[in-house]
Amino acid sequence: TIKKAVVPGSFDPITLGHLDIITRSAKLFDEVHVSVLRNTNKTGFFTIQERVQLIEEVTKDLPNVHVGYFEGLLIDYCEKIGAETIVRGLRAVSDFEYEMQLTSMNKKLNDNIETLYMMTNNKYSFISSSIAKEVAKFGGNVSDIVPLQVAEALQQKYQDR
Ligand code: COD
Repeated sequence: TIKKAVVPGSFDPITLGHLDIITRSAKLFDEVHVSVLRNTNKTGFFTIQERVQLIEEVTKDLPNVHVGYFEGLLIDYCEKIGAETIVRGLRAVSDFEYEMQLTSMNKKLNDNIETLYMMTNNKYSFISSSIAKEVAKFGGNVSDIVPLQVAEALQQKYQDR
């Protein structure tokens, strides 16, 4: 059978830390679905379409990576597309509390879906979407934080404001 994994997140926008987790997951699973949460109560910085498009661009050399978005519960989405594993990245201890809550709740909702944690590459451990936006906002260099296409998109977005 085909082993499918979901890498869920806000990806607002995708960073080199996210991309590292996605690339490593693509080696472990037959299919990796990078899935952007569409939260109707929360307007992000990039639109869902922009986030999906940026992820598509930076993963275009990974043939088994598919990009989409979902609404509602993550486990329902996993079930819908037939994925039995959720992959998440872990940076510092500070990530742990939230992740434990998320995984415990998901496990309670659907015991058939496993969550796998991948430790972040040390060089990306300080990176987050928020940090990338903050640095870009004030004209700082984000080339070590996000892929080139994302750096350009950030620059464009702040120029247009
Ligand atoms: N290095 C490695 N990994 C990283 C890095 C980095 N530098 N930065 C982030 N990551 C990892 C994160 O740990 C996470 O695993 C992933 O990348 C995505 O990160 P974010 O911040 O874009 O995504 P989140 O944390 O906002 O995603 C939350 C979900 C969308 C998964 C969650 O809110 C969800 O599932 N919502 C739907 C409703 C639901 O089912 N809720 C849970 C049950 S109540």
